[in-house]
Amino acid sequence: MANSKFEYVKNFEQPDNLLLNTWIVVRIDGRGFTKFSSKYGFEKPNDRRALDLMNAAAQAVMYEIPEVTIAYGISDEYSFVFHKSCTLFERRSSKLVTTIVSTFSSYYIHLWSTYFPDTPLSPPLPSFDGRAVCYPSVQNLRDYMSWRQVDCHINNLYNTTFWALIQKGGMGNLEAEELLKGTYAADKNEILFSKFDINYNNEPEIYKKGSVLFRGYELVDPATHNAAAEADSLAEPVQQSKNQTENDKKRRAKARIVIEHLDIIKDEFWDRRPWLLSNKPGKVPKET
Ligand SMILES: Nc1nc2c(ncn2[C@@H]2O[C@H](COP(=O)(O)OP(=O)(O)O)[C@@H](O)[C@H]2O)c(=O)[nH]1
Ligand SMILES: [Mg+2]
Repeated sequence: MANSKFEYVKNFEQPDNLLLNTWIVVRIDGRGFTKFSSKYGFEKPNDRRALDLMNAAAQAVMYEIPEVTIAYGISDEYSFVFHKSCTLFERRSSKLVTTIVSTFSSYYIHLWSTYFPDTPLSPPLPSFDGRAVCYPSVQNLRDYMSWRQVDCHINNLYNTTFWALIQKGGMGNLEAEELLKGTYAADKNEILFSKFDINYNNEPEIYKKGSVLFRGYELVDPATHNAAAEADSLAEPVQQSKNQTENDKKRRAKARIVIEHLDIIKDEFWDRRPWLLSNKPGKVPKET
């Protein structure tokens, strides 16, 4: 055993493991993206290239870190969910967060030129912060996801109306801000429709709903599964044979990570995709 008088410093390392048997959400957020988006001329209110790049980086993260079961992204942020039975890195917060943040940042920069072929990156380069939060129940996890999607909706309706008033209505920023002060969703819908002939319902789903990434197994009949109740009743990581673990791994590796823009607030999304809560791989659809 190699000992040195310096080795005692190891004892300064403190554990930072996250509570067992809880859903872990790692949320990352672009640092200073208000400035970053204006430097690279992101379109307002939504830049499709920027969102596609965020989604491509998140998809790469999910291929590299198969323990992530579902991810949800809006604007310059992404949430990555680890199943409550996940034991990756012994659930050490710093290792989970730094791995997600660095993998995502690397891919964001690597893929930049695919989405912005005419605008090369220059320092300061894009970077992301991250945090991990534990959610004890399926309801808590779903409420977290719903919170982010409601935020997407509120921000997008506001931004769509705000920028229509400026770009199409010729208003100044302050004037538009003043006009929107205290308005409800219905008022903004009305402004869009009556002044600019825009039906908010017809806006692209990616802007209204954000992006949700998961393994694209075959959808199931909701009546045949109750993944939420089973997940909540789970008290410790499922003990399964080596064979089964290998099988799961293969099926997970075979599955494509799909990028969708769906309602993740309603039950249907979760009921038809029990693998999101059960962590048991579903059927890989036949290639068409
Ligand atoms: N123009 C434009 N800006 C965006 C887009 N997505 C994100 N942003 C910018 O990124 C910011 C993200 O918000 P936040 O994280 O709170 O601000 P940050 O601290 O400057 O990163 C937004 O306020 C926008 O300024 C986009 O699609 N188009
Ligand atoms: Mg940000």
